[in-house]
Amino acid sequence: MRELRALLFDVDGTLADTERDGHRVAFNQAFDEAGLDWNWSVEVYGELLTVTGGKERIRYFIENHHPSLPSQNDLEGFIAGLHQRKTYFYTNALKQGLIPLRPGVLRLLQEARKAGLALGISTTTTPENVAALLEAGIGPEALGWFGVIAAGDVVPAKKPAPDIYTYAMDRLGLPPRACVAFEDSGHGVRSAADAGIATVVVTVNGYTREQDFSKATLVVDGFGEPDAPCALLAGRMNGSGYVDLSLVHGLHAAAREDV
Ligand code: XBP
Ligand code: MG
Repeated sequence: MRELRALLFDVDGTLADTERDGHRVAFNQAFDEAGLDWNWSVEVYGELLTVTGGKERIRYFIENHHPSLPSQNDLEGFIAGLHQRKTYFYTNALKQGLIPLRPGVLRLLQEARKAGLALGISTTTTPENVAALLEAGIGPEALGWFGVIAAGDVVPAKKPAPDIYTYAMDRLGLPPRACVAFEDSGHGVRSAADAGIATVVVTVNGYTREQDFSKATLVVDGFGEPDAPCALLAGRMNGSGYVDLSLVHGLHAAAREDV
């Protein structure tokens, strides 16, 4: 199978710019509600993003920053409870429309659907967060557009491990050479590329821009739109100013020739 059959999307940073003003704020709201004097600044959050997964990120913070902690004998349960409240605050922000999809996302999804390509999600974030983002950004019908939504704890080893991409492809019944992945971070590129998938990076913010994208096929600063082109950061766009299906087909074909 040499032809392109599916587009696989990361969520945080790729479909929407969620981290600094979305996840970070929700973590702080959960800490505040629990009476903790923890506050993740924009700068500290940059360090914490080296750990993927919200529960894993809280545990890393406790173990490495040694914040004040109420005495309890079930650290895992304590973290899970905090994280559940963080998910509540985050999905609430999405429902209020505070975090829009990035320009070009809806256009590309619609183009792929029209062409009969399968769509998939491969993300570290919690499934409720994916559903809330798609419902708020597109509508409830958007959940049915995806042949697989691979999210959160469905695989034990989160990105940069390739498992979440391998899981999504197993569910779609497709091999890596039939897919193209969209990512925004160094961890994400490693995950998709190590799963054997040609990867486009649509990096967006100060947290990710300087990361290692050497395994990516193309690096741009957004999907771009016909009237608002994206900037090319690495690779080739052959004169195109935005990421559309014909560009993706070309990248896929070129990447397959390299294999
Ligand atoms: C995203 C993440 C996520 C979110 C938080 O990484 O690391 O953990 O920050 O989501 P990627 P949860 O974009 O590479 O998937 O708190 O729901 O885990
Ligand atoms: Mg991401």
